[in-house]
Amino acid sequence: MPSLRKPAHHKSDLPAIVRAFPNCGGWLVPLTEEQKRSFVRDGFVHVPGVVPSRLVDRARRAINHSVGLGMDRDDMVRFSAQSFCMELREDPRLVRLATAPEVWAHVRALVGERRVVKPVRCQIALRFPRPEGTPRKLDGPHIDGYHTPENGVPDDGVVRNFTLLLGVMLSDVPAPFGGNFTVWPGTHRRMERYFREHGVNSLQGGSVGEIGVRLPKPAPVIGKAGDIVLAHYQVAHTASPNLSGDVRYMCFFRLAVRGLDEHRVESMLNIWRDWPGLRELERS
Ligand SMILES: O=C(O)CCC(=O)C(=O)O
Repeated sequence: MPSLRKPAHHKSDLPAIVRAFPNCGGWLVPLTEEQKRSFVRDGFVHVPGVVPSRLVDRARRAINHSVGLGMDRDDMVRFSAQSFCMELREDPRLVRLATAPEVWAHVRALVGERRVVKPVRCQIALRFPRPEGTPRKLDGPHIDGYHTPENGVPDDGVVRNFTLLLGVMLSDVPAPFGGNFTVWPGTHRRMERYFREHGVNSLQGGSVGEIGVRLPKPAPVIGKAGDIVLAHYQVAHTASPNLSGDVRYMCFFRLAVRGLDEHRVESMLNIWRDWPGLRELERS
């Protein structure tokens, strides 16, 4: 009796997630052991070529349309700290950049299955070229979640920490000082030590430049549209000044494990508390 079942081997019959990783025979292993180890060591990992170009194009078109409608000069500092194109922060064309299976598989690979709350909004982070003569000098590093007058975080003593920062590159950044997302590798561990000694409310505006924590050489992310960056909440970072001729486009998602609200401080004092799959690597 011939089988009436359709063979499931035609490429378009397969779920998107399997199509995304055809070499894995259907196993969802988008990050290698080495990439996970470097995440544990450095507090971030840059993964090239993750986001399908049609999603990148659609997001960038929506952003460019919004920019073309104009923006208020007086609000540029606030936009820079919070988000540009405020009306697009919850737009499905932007949110899809994180929830597309090709991207979300990376979040699951790091934090674990069904542990992270799916995002409903993003930060549209445009870094515009600075004027000629701007020095090649980085702003100080910071971690997020601390109140500043511009960033929209409430000034109530609660640190709005999260678990994982997901950055999606929407434009090529081929060299340093092009508005690069820039990380001080390993500072997630140093900040854990610092908070254990000083408490989590000891940072002014999240700034870690002048608290006596030793800072390694900063690592600017050099990459292309469609790349992603995954960074531990507690790794110090900034955007480099953009001394190129092009606008830098990125979209950031601040992702949290379910129930983080109940153990915010604990997660800052024990940086792998919410990462069961990586705890082993930390020890080895
Ligand atoms: O735009 C960037 O590359 C960095 C943004 C940033 O540091 C932040 O939003 O916390």
